[in-house]
Amino acid sequence: MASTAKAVEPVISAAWGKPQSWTLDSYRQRGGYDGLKRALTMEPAAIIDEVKKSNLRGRGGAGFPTGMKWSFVPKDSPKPKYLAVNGDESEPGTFKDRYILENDPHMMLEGIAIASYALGVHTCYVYLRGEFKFQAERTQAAIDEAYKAGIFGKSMLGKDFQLDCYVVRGAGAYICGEETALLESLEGKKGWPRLKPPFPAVVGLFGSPTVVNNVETLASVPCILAKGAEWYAKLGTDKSGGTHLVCLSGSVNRPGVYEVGMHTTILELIHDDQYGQGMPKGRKVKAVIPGGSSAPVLGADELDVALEFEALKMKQTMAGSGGVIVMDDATCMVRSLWRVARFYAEESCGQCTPCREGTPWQTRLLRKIEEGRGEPGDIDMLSNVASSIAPYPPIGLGNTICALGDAAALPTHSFLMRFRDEFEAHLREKRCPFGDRPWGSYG
Ligand code: L3W
Ligand code: SF4
Repeated sequence: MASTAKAVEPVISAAWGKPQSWTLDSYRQRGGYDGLKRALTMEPAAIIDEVKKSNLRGRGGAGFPTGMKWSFVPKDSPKPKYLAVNGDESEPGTFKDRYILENDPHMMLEGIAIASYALGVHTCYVYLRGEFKFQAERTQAAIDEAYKAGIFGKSMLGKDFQLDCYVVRGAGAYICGEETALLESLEGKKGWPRLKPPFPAVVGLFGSPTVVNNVETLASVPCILAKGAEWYAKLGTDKSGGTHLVCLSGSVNRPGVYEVGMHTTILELIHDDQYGQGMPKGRKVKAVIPGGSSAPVLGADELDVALEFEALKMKQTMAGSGGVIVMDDATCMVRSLWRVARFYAEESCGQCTPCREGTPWQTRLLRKIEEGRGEPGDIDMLSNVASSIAPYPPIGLGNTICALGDAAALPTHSFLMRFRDEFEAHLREKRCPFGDRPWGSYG
Protein backbone atom coordinates (compact mmCIF):
# COMPACT_ATOMS: atom_id res chain seq x y z
CA MET A 1 0.00 0.00 0.00
CA ALA A 2 1.20 3.52 -0.70
CA SER A 3 2.08 5.75 2.22
CA THR A 4 -0.98 6.81 4.17
CA ALA A 5 0.59 6.97 7.61
CA LYS A 6 1.51 10.48 8.68
CA ALA A 7 5.27 10.76 8.22
CA VAL A 8 7.14 11.90 11.31
CA GLU A 9 10.22 14.04 11.48
CA PRO A 10 12.78 11.66 12.98
CA VAL A 11 14.08 12.75 16.35
CA ILE A 12 16.09 9.75 17.53
CA SER A 13 17.06 8.18 14.21
CA ALA A 14 17.73 11.33 12.13
CA ALA A 15 21.47 10.64 11.71
CA TRP A 16 21.43 6.86 11.42
CA GLY A 17 23.35 5.66 8.38
CA LYS A 18 25.15 8.97 7.90
CA PRO A 19 28.97 8.88 7.80
CA GLN A 20 30.62 8.91 11.25
CA SER A 21 27.24 9.63 12.93
CA TRP A 22 28.60 8.14 16.17
CA THR A 23 31.34 10.72 16.64
CA LEU A 24 31.24 13.84 18.78
CA ASP A 25 32.06 16.02 15.76
CA SER A 26 29.08 14.72 13.80
CA TYR A 27 26.79 15.07 16.82
CA ARG A 28 27.88 18.65 17.47
CA GLN A 29 27.37 19.62 13.82
CA ARG A 30 23.73 18.60 14.28
CA GLY A 31 23.25 20.75 17.37
CA GLY A 32 24.35 18.04 19.77
CA TYR A 33 24.81 19.08 23.42
CA ASP A 34 22.68 22.23 22.90
CA GLY A 35 20.09 20.65 25.21
CA LEU A 36 22.75 20.20 27.89
CA LYS A 37 23.92 23.80 27.46
CA ARG A 38 20.37 25.01 28.11
CA ALA A 39 19.90 22.58 31.02
CA LEU A 40 23.03 23.95 32.72
CA THR A 41 21.42 27.41 32.81
CA MET A 42 18.36 26.03 34.61
CA GLU A 43 17.59 24.99 38.17
CA PRO A 44 17.59 21.15 38.50
CA ALA A 45 13.92 21.19 39.59
CA ALA A 46 12.99 23.15 36.46
CA ILE A 47 14.63 20.48 34.26
CA ILE A 48 12.56 17.78 35.96
CA ASP A 49 9.43 19.90 35.40
CA GLU A 50 10.34 20.29 31.73
CA VAL A 51 10.65 16.51 31.32
CA LYS A 52 7.34 16.04 33.16
CA LYS A 53 5.62 18.51 30.81
CA SER A 54 7.03 16.72 27.76
CA ASN A 55 5.00 13.58 28.61
CA LEU A 56 8.06 11.42 27.94
CA ARG A 57 7.34 7.87 29.08
CA GLY A 58 9.88 5.11 29.69
CA ARG A 59 10.78 3.12 26.59
CA GLY A 60 11.93 -0.03 28.42
CA GLY A 61 8.58 -1.74 28.76
CA ALA A 62 6.36 -0.20 31.41
CA GLY A 63 5.91 3.29 29.93
CA PHE A 64 6.28 4.95 33.32
CA PRO A 65 6.38 8.79 33.12
CA THR A 66 10.08 9.74 33.16
CA GLY A 67 9.75 13.14 34.85
CA MET A 68 7.65 11.60 37.62
CA LYS A 69 10.26 8.87 38.17
CA TRP A 70 12.97 11.54 38.46
CA SER A 71 10.87 13.47 40.97
CA PHE A 72 10.77 10.44 43.32
CA VAL A 73 14.50 10.78 44.03
CA PRO A 74 14.92 12.39 47.46
CA LYS A 75 16.56 15.80 47.11
CA ASP A 76 18.26 15.83 50.48
CA SER A 77 19.59 12.26 50.58
CA PRO A 78 22.83 12.00 52.59
CA LYS A 79 23.81 9.07 50.35
CA PRO A 80 25.24 9.40 46.85
CA LYS A 81 22.67 9.09 44.06
CA TYR A 82 23.15 6.98 40.95
CA LEU A 83 21.90 6.76 37.39
CA ALA A 84 21.80 3.29 35.84
CA VAL A 85 21.12 3.06 32.12
CA ASN A 86 19.28 -0.09 31.14
CA GLY A 87 20.85 -1.31 27.90
CA ASP A 88 20.32 -4.99 28.64
CA GLU A 89 18.08 -5.18 25.57
CA SER A 90 17.02 -8.85 25.48
CA GLU A 91 13.27 -8.95 25.03
CA PRO A 92 12.49 -11.24 22.07
CA GLY A 93 11.49 -9.00 19.18
CA THR A 94 13.21 -5.91 20.59
CA PHE A 95 16.39 -4.60 18.94
CA LYS A 96 16.21 -0.79 18.93
CA ASP A 97 18.58 0.34 21.68
CA ARG A 98 21.51 -1.29 19.90
CA TYR A 99 20.86 1.04 16.93
CA ILE A 100 21.14 4.09 19.18
CA LEU A 101 24.37 2.79 20.71
CA GLU A 102 25.84 1.98 17.30
CA ASN A 103 24.69 5.06 15.38
CA ASP A 104 24.35 7.92 17.83
CA PRO A 105 25.70 7.13 21.31
CA HIS A 106 26.23 10.82 22.13
CA MET A 107 22.47 11.35 22.06
CA MET A 108 22.18 8.96 24.99
CA LEU A 109 25.27 10.45 26.69
CA GLU A 110 23.77 13.93 26.47
CA GLY A 111 20.59 12.53 28.07
CA ILE A 112 22.77 11.02 30.81
CA ALA A 113 24.49 14.38 31.44
CA ILE A 114 21.16 16.25 31.62
CA ALA A 115 19.54 13.64 33.89
CA SER A 116 22.58 13.52 36.17
CA TYR A 117 22.70 17.30 36.53
CA ALA A 118 18.94 17.43 37.22
CA LEU A 119 19.13 14.66 39.82
CA GLY A 120 22.42 15.54 41.50
CA VAL A 121 24.00 12.29 40.31
CA HIS A 122 27.79 12.11 40.04
CA THR A 123 28.15 8.48 38.93
CA CYS A 124 26.40 6.76 36.05
CA TYR A 125 26.61 3.13 34.97
CA VAL A 126 25.63 2.14 31.44
CA TYR A 127 24.64 -1.52 31.79
CA LEU A 128 24.75 -3.32 28.42
CA ARG A 129 23.84 -6.90 27.64
CA GLY A 130 26.90 -9.14 27.49
CA GLU A 131 26.48 -9.83 23.78
CA PHE A 132 26.76 -6.09 22.96
CA LYS A 133 30.56 -6.16 22.60
CA PHE A 134 30.66 -3.85 19.58
CA GLN A 135 28.03 -1.53 21.04
CA ALA A 136 29.99 -1.40 24.32
CA GLU A 137 33.17 -0.44 22.47
CA ARG A 138 31.38 2.27 20.53
CA THR A 139 29.75 3.61 23.69
CA GLN A 140 33.09 3.62 25.50
CA ALA A 141 34.71 5.51 22.60
CA ALA A 142 31.97 8.14 22.83
CA ILE A 143 32.41 8.38 26.62
CA ASP A 144 36.15 8.91 26.08
CA GLU A 145 35.34 11.74 23.65
CA ALA A 146 32.95 13.26 26.20
CA TYR A 147 35.66 13.23 28.88
CA LYS A 148 38.14 14.88 26.49
CA ALA A 149 35.58 17.54 25.56
CA GLY A 150 34.95 18.45 29.21
CA ILE A 151 31.40 17.09 29.28
CA PHE A 152 32.15 14.26 31.72
CA GLY A 153 34.82 14.44 34.39
CA LYS A 154 35.54 17.13 36.96
CA SER A 155 33.37 19.80 35.37
CA MET A 156 30.48 19.76 32.90
CA LEU A 157 30.97 22.22 30.03
CA GLY A 158 32.73 24.56 32.44
CA LYS A 159 30.13 24.23 35.21
CA ASP A 160 31.34 22.98 38.58
CA PHE A 161 29.58 19.63 38.37
CA GLN A 162 31.41 16.29 38.32
CA LEU A 163 30.06 13.29 36.45
CA ASP A 164 31.77 9.96 35.89
CA CYS A 165 30.33 7.41 33.52
CA TYR A 166 31.18 3.70 33.22
CA VAL A 167 30.16 0.94 30.82
CA VAL A 168 29.38 -2.41 32.43
CA ARG A 169 28.55 -5.53 30.41
CA GLY A 170 26.20 -8.21 31.68
CA ALA A 171 26.83 -11.92 31.29
CA GLY A 172 23.90 -12.99 29.13
CA ALA A 173 20.97 -13.27 31.55
CA TYR A 174 17.67 -11.78 30.34
CA ILE A 175 16.58 -11.23 33.93
CA CYS A 176 19.31 -8.61 34.41
CA GLY A 177 17.17 -6.27 32.29
CA GLU A 178 14.68 -6.24 35.18
CA GLU A 179 15.71 -3.07 36.99
CA THR A 180 16.40 -4.51 40.44
CA ALA A 181 18.21 -7.58 39.04
CA LEU A 182 20.32 -5.11 37.05
CA LEU A 183 21.23 -3.32 40.28
CA GLU A 184 22.15 -6.62 41.97
CA SER A 185 24.31 -7.46 38.96
CA LEU A 186 25.99 -4.04 39.13
CA GLU A 187 26.74 -4.76 42.79
CA GLY A 188 28.57 -7.89 41.62
CA LYS A 189 25.88 -10.31 42.78
CA LYS A 190 23.66 -12.84 41.07
CA GLY A 191 20.90 -11.07 39.09
CA TRP A 192 17.99 -11.84 41.39
CA PRO A 193 15.13 -9.30 41.32
CA ARG A 194 14.28 -7.54 44.57
CA LEU A 195 10.81 -7.04 46.00
CA LYS A 196 9.35 -3.58 45.25
CA PRO A 197 8.65 -1.32 47.08
CA PRO A 198 11.03 0.14 47.98
CA PHE A 199 11.54 1.35 44.41
CA PRO A 200 15.08 1.98 43.16
CA ALA A 201 14.43 5.73 43.02
CA VAL A 202 14.50 5.61 46.82
CA VAL A 203 16.56 2.49 47.66
CA GLY A 204 18.60 1.34 44.67
CA LEU A 205 22.25 0.70 43.94
CA PHE A 206 24.23 0.04 47.16
CA GLY A 207 21.09 1.10 49.05
CA SER A 208 21.20 4.60 47.53
CA PRO A 209 18.59 6.44 45.45
CA THR A 210 18.97 5.29 41.84
CA VAL A 211 17.17 6.16 38.66
CA VAL A 212 17.04 3.31 36.15
CA ASN A 213 16.21 4.54 32.64
CA ASN A 214 16.23 2.77 29.29
CA VAL A 215 18.70 3.82 26.53
CA GLU A 216 15.97 5.25 24.27
CA THR A 217 14.37 7.11 27.17
CA LEU A 218 17.61 8.98 27.86
CA ALA A 219 18.28 9.54 24.15
CA SER A 220 14.90 11.31 24.00
CA VAL A 221 15.83 13.85 26.68
CA PRO A 222 18.26 16.18 24.79
CA CYS A 223 15.68 17.33 22.22
CA ILE A 224 13.20 18.09 25.01
CA LEU A 225 15.69 20.52 26.52
CA ALA A 226 16.85 21.88 23.17
CA LYS A 227 13.42 22.41 21.60
CA GLY A 228 11.16 22.58 24.62
CA ALA A 229 8.67 20.31 26.38
CA GLU A 230 5.69 21.67 24.49
CA TRP A 231 7.23 20.87 21.11
CA TYR A 232 8.01 17.32 22.24
CA ALA A 233 4.61 16.71 23.84
CA LYS A 234 2.85 17.86 20.66
CA LEU A 235 4.64 15.22 18.58
CA GLY A 236 2.71 12.57 20.52
CA THR A 237 -0.71 12.06 22.07
CA ASP A 238 -2.27 13.59 25.20
CA LYS A 239 -0.57 11.08 27.48
CA SER A 240 2.53 9.98 25.51
CA GLY A 241 4.88 12.62 24.20
CA GLY A 242 7.31 12.37 21.31
CA THR A 243 8.05 9.75 18.71
CA HIS A 244 9.28 6.26 19.46
CA LEU A 245 11.24 3.41 17.93
CA VAL A 246 9.49 0.22 16.95
CA CYS A 247 11.17 -3.01 15.89
CA LEU A 248 9.23 -4.75 13.15
CA SER A 249 9.98 -8.45 12.65
CA GLY A 250 8.35 -11.64 11.41
CA SER A 251 6.28 -12.02 8.28
CA VAL A 252 6.66 -8.63 6.55
CA ASN A 253 8.48 -7.57 3.42
CA ARG A 254 10.69 -4.99 5.11
CA PRO A 255 11.47 -5.75 8.74
CA GLY A 256 13.54 -3.18 10.61
CA VAL A 257 13.64 -0.45 13.25
CA TYR A 258 11.37 2.51 12.46
CA GLU A 259 10.77 5.77 14.24
CA VAL A 260 7.03 6.34 14.26
CA GLY A 261 4.51 8.75 15.70
CA MET A 262 2.43 7.64 18.66
CA HIS A 263 -0.61 7.71 16.35
CA THR A 264 0.80 5.14 13.91
CA THR A 265 -1.29 1.98 13.91
CA ILE A 266 -0.10 -1.61 13.67
CA LEU A 267 -1.80 -1.93 10.26
CA GLU A 268 0.09 1.12 8.98
CA LEU A 269 3.37 -0.23 10.32
CA ILE A 270 2.88 -3.54 8.50
CA HIS A 271 1.59 -2.21 5.18
CA ASP A 272 2.83 1.34 4.67
CA ASP A 273 5.61 1.93 2.12
CA GLN A 274 7.66 3.84 4.69
CA TYR A 275 7.69 0.81 6.99
CA GLY A 276 6.94 -2.89 6.49
CA GLN A 277 5.68 -2.71 2.88
CA GLY A 278 3.13 -5.45 3.42
CA MET A 279 3.11 -9.20 3.84
CA PRO A 280 5.06 -11.65 1.67
CA LYS A 281 3.11 -12.62 -1.48
CA GLY A 282 0.14 -14.85 -0.79
CA ARG A 283 0.29 -14.52 2.98
CA LYS A 284 -2.25 -12.91 5.27
CA VAL A 285 -1.71 -11.64 8.78
CA LYS A 286 -2.97 -13.95 11.50
CA ALA A 287 -1.66 -12.37 14.68
CA VAL A 288 0.65 -9.67 16.01
CA ILE A 289 2.56 -9.40 19.26
CA PRO A 290 2.71 -5.61 19.72
CA GLY A 291 5.34 -4.97 22.40
CA GLY A 292 7.95 -7.70 22.69
CA SER A 293 7.16 -11.32 23.50
CA SER A 294 5.81 -10.43 26.96
CA ALA A 295 2.87 -8.55 25.46
CA PRO A 296 -0.44 -10.37 24.92
CA VAL A 297 -1.02 -11.29 21.26
CA LEU A 298 -3.66 -9.57 19.10
CA GLY A 299 -5.73 -11.20 16.35
CA ALA A 300 -5.96 -9.98 12.73
CA ASP A 301 -9.17 -8.03 13.40
CA GLU A 302 -7.61 -6.01 16.25
CA LEU A 303 -4.76 -4.28 14.44
CA ASP A 304 -6.27 -0.92 13.63
CA VAL A 305 -4.87 0.36 16.91
CA ALA A 306 -2.17 2.94 17.61
CA LEU A 307 1.15 1.58 18.82
CA GLU A 308 0.91 3.63 21.97
CA PHE A 309 0.73 2.82 25.67
CA GLU A 310 -2.88 3.83 26.41
CA ALA A 311 -4.40 2.56 23.15
CA LEU A 312 -2.83 -0.88 23.58
CA LYS A 313 -3.78 -0.98 27.26
CA MET A 314 -7.41 -0.61 26.17
CA LYS A 315 -6.91 -3.85 24.18
CA GLN A 316 -5.51 -5.53 27.31
CA THR A 317 -2.03 -5.69 25.86
CA MET A 318 1.08 -3.45 26.03
CA ALA A 319 3.33 -1.25 23.92
CA GLY A 320 6.16 -2.74 25.99
CA SER A 321 9.63 -2.30 24.57
CA GLY A 322 8.51 -1.69 20.98
CA GLY A 323 8.92 -5.17 19.49
CA VAL A 324 6.20 -5.81 16.91
CA ILE A 325 6.20 -9.46 15.77
CA VAL A 326 3.98 -10.31 12.80
CA MET A 327 2.70 -13.86 12.30
CA ASP A 328 1.05 -14.98 9.07
CA ASP A 329 -1.59 -17.58 8.25
CA ALA A 330 1.01 -20.36 7.89
CA THR A 331 2.12 -19.91 11.51
CA CYS A 332 1.20 -22.52 14.08
CA MET A 333 0.12 -20.64 17.20
CA VAL A 334 0.83 -23.61 19.47
CA ARG A 335 4.40 -23.86 18.20
CA SER A 336 4.86 -20.07 18.49
CA LEU A 337 3.67 -20.05 22.08
CA TRP A 338 5.86 -23.05 22.86
CA ARG A 339 8.84 -21.11 21.51
CA VAL A 340 7.99 -18.09 23.69
CA ALA A 341 7.35 -20.30 26.73
CA ARG A 342 10.74 -22.02 26.35
CA PHE A 343 12.43 -18.65 26.48
CA TYR A 344 10.84 -17.66 29.79
CA ALA A 345 11.41 -21.09 31.32
CA GLU A 346 15.08 -20.79 30.39
CA GLU A 347 15.40 -17.25 31.74
CA SER A 348 13.44 -17.60 35.03
CA CYS A 349 15.81 -16.88 37.91
CA GLY A 350 14.06 -19.49 40.06
CA GLN A 351 13.37 -17.36 43.14
CA CYS A 352 9.56 -17.68 43.14
CA THR A 353 7.74 -21.00 43.03
CA PRO A 354 4.98 -20.06 40.52
CA CYS A 355 7.55 -18.84 37.99
CA ARG A 356 10.24 -21.46 38.64
CA GLU A 357 7.79 -24.40 38.47
CA GLY A 358 5.13 -22.90 36.20
CA THR A 359 7.31 -21.81 33.29
CA PRO A 360 8.79 -25.28 32.53
CA TRP A 361 5.36 -26.83 33.18
CA GLN A 362 3.86 -24.60 30.47
CA THR A 363 6.69 -25.61 28.13
CA ARG A 364 6.15 -29.34 28.72
CA LEU A 365 2.40 -29.06 28.11
CA LEU A 366 2.91 -27.02 24.93
CA ARG A 367 5.44 -29.46 23.54
CA LYS A 368 3.05 -32.32 24.27
CA ILE A 369 0.16 -30.58 22.49
CA GLU A 370 2.31 -29.51 19.54
CA GLU A 371 3.68 -33.01 19.04
CA GLY A 372 0.19 -34.50 18.92
CA ARG A 373 0.41 -36.18 22.32
CA GLY A 374 -2.08 -33.83 23.99
CA GLU A 375 -4.87 -35.31 26.14
CA PRO A 376 -8.28 -33.96 27.12
CA GLY A 377 -7.76 -31.51 29.97
CA ASP A 378 -4.30 -30.36 28.83
CA ILE A 379 -5.55 -27.03 27.49
CA ASP A 380 -7.38 -26.26 30.74
CA MET A 381 -4.32 -27.38 32.66
CA LEU A 382 -2.18 -24.98 30.62
CA SER A 383 -4.61 -22.18 31.42
CA ASN A 384 -4.53 -23.07 35.14
CA VAL A 385 -0.73 -23.14 35.25
CA ALA A 386 -0.59 -19.70 33.59
CA SER A 387 -3.20 -18.36 36.05
CA SER A 388 -1.17 -19.58 39.00
CA ILE A 389 1.77 -17.50 37.71
CA ALA A 390 -0.35 -14.44 36.83
CA PRO A 391 -4.10 -14.09 36.25
CA TYR A 392 -5.30 -12.17 33.19
CA PRO A 393 -6.66 -9.52 32.92
CA PRO A 394 -5.60 -7.16 34.43
CA ILE A 395 -1.93 -6.93 33.51
CA GLY A 396 0.61 -6.50 36.27
CA LEU A 397 -1.02 -8.37 39.16
CA GLY A 398 1.13 -11.47 39.04
CA ASN A 399 1.94 -13.72 41.98
CA THR A 400 5.68 -13.29 41.62
CA ILE A 401 8.48 -10.94 42.64
CA CYS A 402 9.10 -9.50 39.19
CA ALA A 403 7.38 -9.01 35.84
CA LEU A 404 9.01 -12.06 34.24
CA GLY A 405 6.21 -14.13 35.78
CA ASP A 406 3.59 -11.92 34.10
CA ALA A 407 5.60 -11.99 30.89
CA ALA A 408 5.52 -15.79 30.87
CA ALA A 409 1.81 -16.09 31.68
CA LEU A 410 0.28 -13.30 29.58
CA PRO A 411 1.20 -14.81 26.18
CA THR A 412 -0.38 -18.13 27.26
CA HIS A 413 -3.62 -16.46 28.34
CA SER A 414 -3.88 -14.37 25.20
CA PHE A 415 -2.99 -17.18 22.75
CA LEU A 416 -5.60 -19.40 24.41
CA MET A 417 -8.21 -16.65 24.41
CA ARG A 418 -7.78 -15.84 20.71
CA PHE A 419 -6.58 -19.09 19.13
CA ARG A 420 -8.02 -21.86 21.31
CA ASP A 421 -9.40 -23.56 18.18
CA GLU A 422 -5.82 -24.26 17.03
CA PHE A 423 -4.94 -25.88 20.35
CA GLU A 424 -8.10 -28.01 20.11
CA ALA A 425 -7.27 -28.98 16.52
CA HIS A 426 -3.89 -30.35 17.69
CA LEU A 427 -5.68 -32.51 20.26
CA ARG A 428 -8.34 -33.67 17.80
CA GLU A 429 -5.97 -34.47 14.93
CA LYS A 430 -3.21 -35.77 17.24
CA ARG A 431 -0.68 -33.84 15.14
CA CYS A 432 0.23 -30.29 14.22
CA PRO A 433 -2.15 -29.22 11.44
CA PHE A 434 0.60 -26.94 10.10
CA GLY A 435 3.05 -29.81 9.53
CA ASP A 436 5.57 -31.62 11.67
CA ARG A 437 8.94 -30.14 12.40
CA PRO A 438 11.52 -31.79 14.64
CA TRP A 439 12.30 -30.43 18.11
CA GLY A 440 14.64 -27.47 17.87
CA SER A 441 13.84 -26.60 14.26
CA TYR A 442 12.10 -23.44 15.40
CA GLY A 443 14.99 -21.39 16.69
C1 L3W B 1 8.97 5.02 42.40
C2 L3W B 1 6.74 4.33 42.58
N1 L3W B 1 9.17 4.41 41.22
C3 L3W B 1 6.81 2.46 39.54
C4 L3W B 1 9.13 2.80 38.62
C5 L3W B 1 9.78 1.43 38.71
C6 L3W B 1 10.21 1.21 37.25
C7 L3W B 1 9.12 1.89 36.46
C8 L3W B 1 8.06 0.98 35.95
O1 L3W B 1 8.62 -3.71 34.12
C9 L3W B 1 8.02 -3.89 31.82
C10 L3W B 1 7.12 -5.03 32.18
C11 L3W B 1 7.58 -6.16 31.32
N2 L3W B 1 7.81 5.01 43.08
C12 L3W B 1 6.90 3.64 41.37
C13 L3W B 1 8.16 3.71 40.73
N3 L3W B 1 8.06 2.98 39.60
N4 L3W B 1 6.09 2.86 40.60
O2 L3W B 1 8.56 2.87 37.31
O3 L3W B 1 7.70 0.07 36.92
P1 L3W B 1 6.84 -1.23 36.67
O4 L3W B 1 6.88 -2.00 37.94
O5 L3W B 1 5.52 -0.83 36.14
O6 L3W B 1 7.57 -2.01 35.51
P2 L3W B 1 8.95 -2.84 35.41
O7 L3W B 1 9.13 -3.80 36.52
O8 L3W B 1 10.08 -1.88 35.16
C14 L3W B 1 9.02 -3.44 32.84
C15 L3W B 1 8.34 -5.53 30.23
O9 L3W B 1 8.79 -4.30 30.73
N5 L3W B 1 9.47 -6.33 29.92
C16 L3W B 1 10.27 -6.00 28.92
C17 L3W B 1 11.54 -5.73 29.12
C18 L3W B 1 12.49 -5.78 28.03
C19 L3W B 1 13.19 -4.73 27.62
C20 L3W B 1 14.19 -4.81 26.56
O10 L3W B 1 14.61 -5.87 26.13
N6 L3W B 1 14.63 -3.66 26.14
O11 L3W B 1 13.00 -3.55 28.16
C21 L3W B 1 9.84 -7.46 30.60
O12 L3W B 1 9.72 -7.68 31.77
O13 L3W B 1 6.56 -6.89 30.72
O14 L3W B 1 5.80 -4.66 31.85
O15 L3W B 1 11.41 1.83 37.01
O16 L3W B 1 10.84 1.44 39.59
N7 L3W B 1 5.58 4.33 43.28
FE1 SF4 C 1 12.78 -14.84 39.30
FE2 SF4 C 1 10.57 -15.47 37.91
FE3 SF4 C 1 10.38 -14.66 40.42
FE4 SF4 C 1 11.12 -12.91 38.52
S1 SF4 C 1 9.14 -13.94 38.68
S2 SF4 C 1 12.00 -13.14 40.58
S3 SF4 C 1 12.32 -14.30 37.20
S4 SF4 C 1 11.40 -16.54 39.69
